[in-house]
Amino acid sequence: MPWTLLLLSSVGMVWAITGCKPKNAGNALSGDAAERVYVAPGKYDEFYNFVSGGFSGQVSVYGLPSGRLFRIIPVFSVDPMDGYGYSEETKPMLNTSHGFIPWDDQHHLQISQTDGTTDGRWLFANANNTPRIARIDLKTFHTAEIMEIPNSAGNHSSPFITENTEYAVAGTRFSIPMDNVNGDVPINTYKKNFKGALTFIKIDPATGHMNIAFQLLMPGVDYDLSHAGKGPSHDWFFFSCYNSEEAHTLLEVNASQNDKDFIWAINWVKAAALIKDGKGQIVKTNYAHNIYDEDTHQATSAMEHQVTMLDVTKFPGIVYAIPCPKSPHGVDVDPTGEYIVGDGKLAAVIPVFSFSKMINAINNKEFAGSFQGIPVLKYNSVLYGEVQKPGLGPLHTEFDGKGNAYTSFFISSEIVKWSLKDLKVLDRIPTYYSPGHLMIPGGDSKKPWGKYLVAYNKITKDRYLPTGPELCQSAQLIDISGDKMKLLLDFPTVGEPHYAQAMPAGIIMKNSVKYYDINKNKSPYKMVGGTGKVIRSGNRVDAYLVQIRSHFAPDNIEGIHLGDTVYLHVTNLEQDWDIPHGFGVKGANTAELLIMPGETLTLQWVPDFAGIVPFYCTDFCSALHQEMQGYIRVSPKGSNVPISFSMGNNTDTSAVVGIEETK
Ligand code: K7E
Ligand code: CUA
Repeated sequence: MPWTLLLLSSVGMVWAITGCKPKNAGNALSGDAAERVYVAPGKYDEFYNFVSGGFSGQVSVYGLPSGRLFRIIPVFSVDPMDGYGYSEETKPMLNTSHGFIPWDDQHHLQISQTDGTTDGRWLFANANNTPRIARIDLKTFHTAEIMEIPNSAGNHSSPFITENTEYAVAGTRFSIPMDNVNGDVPINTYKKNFKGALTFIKIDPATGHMNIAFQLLMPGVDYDLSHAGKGPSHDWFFFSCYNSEEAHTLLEVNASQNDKDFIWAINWVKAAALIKDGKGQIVKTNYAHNIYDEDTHQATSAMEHQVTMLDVTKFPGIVYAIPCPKSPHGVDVDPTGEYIVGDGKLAAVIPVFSFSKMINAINNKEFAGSFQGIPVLKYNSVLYGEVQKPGLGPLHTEFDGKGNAYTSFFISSEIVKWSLKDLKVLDRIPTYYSPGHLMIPGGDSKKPWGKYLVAYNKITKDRYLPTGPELCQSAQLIDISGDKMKLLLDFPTVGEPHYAQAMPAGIIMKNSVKYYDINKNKSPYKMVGGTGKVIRSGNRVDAYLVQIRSHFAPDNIEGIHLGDTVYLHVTNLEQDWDIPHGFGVKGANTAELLIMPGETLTLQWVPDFAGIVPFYCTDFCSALHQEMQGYIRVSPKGSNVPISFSMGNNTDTSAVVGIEETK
């Protein structure tokens, strides 16, 4: 295969130089761009755009078409801005079988769907490092649940969902020995000992609560991305993989040997039926399941100890392998559910597979052989056609719902529009530079809102003001409403963007929570009035404070001793939109709390010196915000100063305790 070697060496070289720069960089901008992206002061954007934060571990929320950043939602990383992961209430969200993990690498997002249409209830997010899936509630933009994924390492092909949000999936990037066997094996026994697990997580249709329904035991390769079928292909899920060579070192070379790797077609409906029939095996493992309760304002973390696993080689008809050229990355299903697009990172074509041909090939047993006990379908039996000469380094494809597909090309740094009907390239536009994912609002669903496309770029050299050795990553907004794509806007992103989702803002705004009803606050640490309370039990002190513009109650606390651990439970009594109060204590080695109206949060604080410690509100809440402050007196260890607390008692007892005025 000389052409393969040629491709590998030339493409490999360009790849190593991290992409080439398109020429004619200035020409792509649309003449009316400013007008098209201008959202006048006081006006709302048309779309919410949720963007993965990559190695920041968070998700950011932008408006389209303006590109304005509205919020960073803390998900897998602690956030000192609002105390996520620092407050006692939210610490359990970051619990795992490895203990507390304050960081992750967040790549993919998918909004829940009803009948294949983006519905705006929940946003699912993956963690790529310590395998987890999060569910963000789009009523509050809070992370509501995090499920750890056992038997996995690098949860990359995740958190994609089926078309009625029946399941979210998680596929292991790294194959490894399963958790219930001795994993202390030589790395060069990969072929014998390393396996892949694909996880199916059941989503409760009413509450969104997640539970691992089953795992599929798969061949030991690297599972990369996935997407569910829809419409006619509803019962199927498609996972791409690289490293069908089963290499365990220098994958750059050793996993680029085979002409084709695979897209795995998985009949999840059949698999679920087998599990229901008791065909799965209980496998021992450990994984954390963390839920944030919006009524008690408390997160709880529970450890789960088993999963049900199905060895797919023992149950024919669940999994088939579709050969796909050169280390496929993205696998994307078009709005009709008939076309499955594979993007081979090193491939010279884009193969488009046909779901109906796949079913025929399965029925007619048109197999090219098998891979570790799984039937491999004949490439040509499943192929609808190939997009010829599309560009270099295809990564991901989205759809506009008008019969067109759009593919990002990392190496040739462009977005290419092509027709699903005849697979002809229709248009191409350079990006600045090296796009990874691209996104059309609803572009992975049955009903795309095909007006804009956003390219998420890895490299921005010479596009923005320099900021030291590290430059920002960026997104570029492209108008796809006409025949020709038009560049409208560049905007920087937080962390490295991978996948993103967007949908009309109005749908989400309808259900938006504006504040928490204090009467429904079921926190055991809630305090609703008076001067609060402070209670000692042994070395533990619980101080219950309330906040209302513009004071704390209590705001004078005495009787804390060195050696105490103090829990400061703070309830914000406001019942008004956009009036959070903050809470910061001098010397606390955690973070502030940012407490929403009607919410209760707790800061754990261990005083480390005897003296007077101030605390204050950190969020500018009224004209007298600066006055919203208080003092805590810390006495030496073993002191006999009793607990006392007050608010508004402004008598000065200096004279009584014997400080004399000099005459
Ligand atoms: Cu960035 Cu989806 Cu992790 Cu492609 S992946 S770019
Ligand atoms: Cu409350 Cu500032």
